[in-house]
Parts: sequence; C-alpha cells; structure tokens
Amino acid sequence: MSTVIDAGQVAEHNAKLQAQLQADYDALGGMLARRGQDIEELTSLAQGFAVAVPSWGVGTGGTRFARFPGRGEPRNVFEKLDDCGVINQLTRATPSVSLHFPWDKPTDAKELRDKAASLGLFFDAVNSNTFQDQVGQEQTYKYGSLTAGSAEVRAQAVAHNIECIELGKTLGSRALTVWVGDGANFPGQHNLRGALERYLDSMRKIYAALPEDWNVFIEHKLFEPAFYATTIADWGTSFACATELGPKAKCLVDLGHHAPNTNIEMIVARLAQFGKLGGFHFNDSKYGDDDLDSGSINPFQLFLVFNELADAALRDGAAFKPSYMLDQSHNVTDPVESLMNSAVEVQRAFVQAALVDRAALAVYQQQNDALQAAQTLKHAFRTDVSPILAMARVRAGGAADPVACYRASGYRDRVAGMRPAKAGASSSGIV
Ligand SMILES: [Mn+2]
Repeated sequence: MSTVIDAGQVAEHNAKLQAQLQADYDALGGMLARRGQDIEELTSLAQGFAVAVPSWGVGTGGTRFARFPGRGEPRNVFEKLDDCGVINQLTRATPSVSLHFPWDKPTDAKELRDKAASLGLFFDAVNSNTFQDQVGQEQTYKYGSLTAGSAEVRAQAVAHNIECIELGKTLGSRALTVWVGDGANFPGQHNLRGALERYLDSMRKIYAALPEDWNVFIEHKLFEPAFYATTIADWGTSFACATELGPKAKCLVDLGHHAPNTNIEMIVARLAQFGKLGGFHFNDSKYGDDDLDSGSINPFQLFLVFNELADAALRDGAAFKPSYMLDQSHNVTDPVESLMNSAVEVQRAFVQAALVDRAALAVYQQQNDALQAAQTLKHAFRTDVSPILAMARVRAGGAADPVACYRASGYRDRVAGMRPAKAGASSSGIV
C-alpha cells in the first residue's frame, strides 16, 4: 500500500481553492507592483526555497517528564521517510531529510538512499549522537563524550562520528552536524579550559576524516543537560573552534539554543561576515530550549534573521549557502502538520526578507533616520505573502493549504492502521 497522498486528491483540493487563490494573488501582485516589486519574481524565489526536515521530528517529541505518543507514529527510518515524503509532497519546500545516528542507522544504506529517491527526497547533514548510551556500547557518555577525561570514551565518540561520515557518504550527505551535551553541573567538576582542549583534540580527528567536499557543523547550546558549564555553550566558542579546526568547520545556529532576548540576528550577521555560518536549526522558543514550532512565538525574530541572510547573500553572492534545517519537538500536535506549517513559516520569512527595500534602508541608515529605517523593515514584515507561498506550492504540484489537504487525505488514519504502536519505541529525541 502506498503511503504518499494520491495526486488526484491534491489536484482536487487545489481546484476548489483555485479561484480564491488567484484573486488573492492578483490583489497582492497589484499592491507589490505599486511598490515596484514583481510578484512573479517573488514566487520563483519562493519555489527555490528549501529547508530540511529532521527525521526525529516526525515522531512525537516529549519533555524530561513524559512523552505522549500519537497515532501511527513511524516505527523505523523507512516509515519516517514516508512521512517526510508527505511533508514535501504538500509543501514542496522540504526536499531533504536530516538523519540522526544511531537512531536512523540503516542495515543497508543504499536501500535507504533508494527509498528516499523513490519519494523525491535526498539527505542533508547527518547528525551524530554522543549524548546518550546505546545498547552494547563499551564506554558510557555519562561524564562526557568528545571532552571526556577518559581517552577510551573520547576514542569511542570520535569513532562514532567517523562512522556517521561513512554512512553519510553512502547516503549522499555532504555535512556532519556535531552537538555534544558535554559539560559540568558543578563548579570545579571540570577544568573549563581542559575540557575545551580535549574537545578540539577529538574534533581534529573527526575533521581529518571529512571528505573534500564535506563540512562539519558545530552546534552550540547554552545549557542542558549540563546546567553549570556547557563546553560548547555559545557562538563565540563555536566560532573559535570552527576557526581552529579549518575551512570545512562552520557554526550551526539553533534558534532555541540561546538565552531569552539574545540578539540572534546579530550572531547571524557576525558569523556570515567571517565566513563561518554553516546553517540553522529552526524552531521557536519562549523560555529556554523549548523547541516550539518555527514562527509560532516570535515571527519577527525569524524575519530579522532572514533579513541578515538576504544582506549576506547580496554581499557574498552564490558562495553564501547556509544549510536550513528544522529542529523542533512536537508534543501536542500531529508532527506532520507542525513540520508543514513550520516549513511554510520559514519560507514566509525568507520571502518577506526579499521585500525589504534595501536601497531605501541604506539611505535611512546614512541619514541616521532610525524611525524610517525600522519602518522599512516593518513594512516588509507586515506584508502578508501567503498568496505567493500558496501559488509557489500549487505550481510545483503541492497543496494550496497543506494542513487542510493533509487532513482531508486521511493519511494519519491510514498509517495508524499500518503502524501499530510498538511498546517502548521512541527515537524522537531532539537536539
Ligand atoms: Mn538543534
């Protein structure tokens, strides 16, 4: 039984909404034309946007307290790919998947690559995992992995990362993302400088195993599970390590991995300026690393991040190509719906940033006209580009309204019948 949604159902859904969408699109096109902007160019731009879906995102997430699984959750990486295929089928904005090892470790990597290709998907960065112990593992990561005091633990963590690179090569990935939760819960528990020296020593070995056309992304995170001093806690440490390691090492910005009120768009500008912005894990946050749906709490911040990315793209041209990935935890929603919505919200910020009148902004900045400079950004942010996003999807074969189309398709009911719950099964962690 096929698990992707029938193309006829998508076409029928779009046909029902076609007249309404065209009217909204024409109205927006007229308004943008008066501003000197061509809606067709913006629609093409939207069609070129892509953000990777995390394999771990299609299962229900959870907190430190509990996980409440949903119906029809994928039980293995092949079923995860089916869900990712639906997300891309309806949004046409998520053609790639970011895998996480060992959760997604295939017995036959080529079979997995073929499965992805059959769904029109490919693989983005692969993620290593040295923040939990696996069955049968010799050394424990309880007291750290790449930074551990024990040489045996560090060697095991390095070997795992190199294995991820080898798997990624077979799967067609071009990057490894490394996040370590290593750190201390007590003052004095670690020698702060010594831990970072050991991290660099381990990362040099991983870096040496990277193929010529690969990157390694260093993901920083302020806290958790280490609550006193996380070794790679901030972008400054990440930048220093990426610089130390070499040109293939870059920094990955997970929006949720910062203190509340941190100016993330400025971090993005700094990393872009110095050629070290490798990519993103998009999500949203209210308090800490909440991993809420992208754009659900602070869409203006997301827009300001893309405003910096648009500026960097103008300055650096085609050479500027950070990787975009979602990284969220879906605790109370259908993960497929959350991921579709989130992909659209990130795409929305991308298109809104393209609406910024950069010539006018430069003049206001030169004139020290702070109020009008801010209004120039707000003007773009306040423009509802939904008809552009919907038209981009429909023209590419996606759904005018992905969530409505998904619900009408009965996909969740269908897979719930095919995927009976498996006791104790959970590989839906988030990083
Ligand atoms: Mn992340």
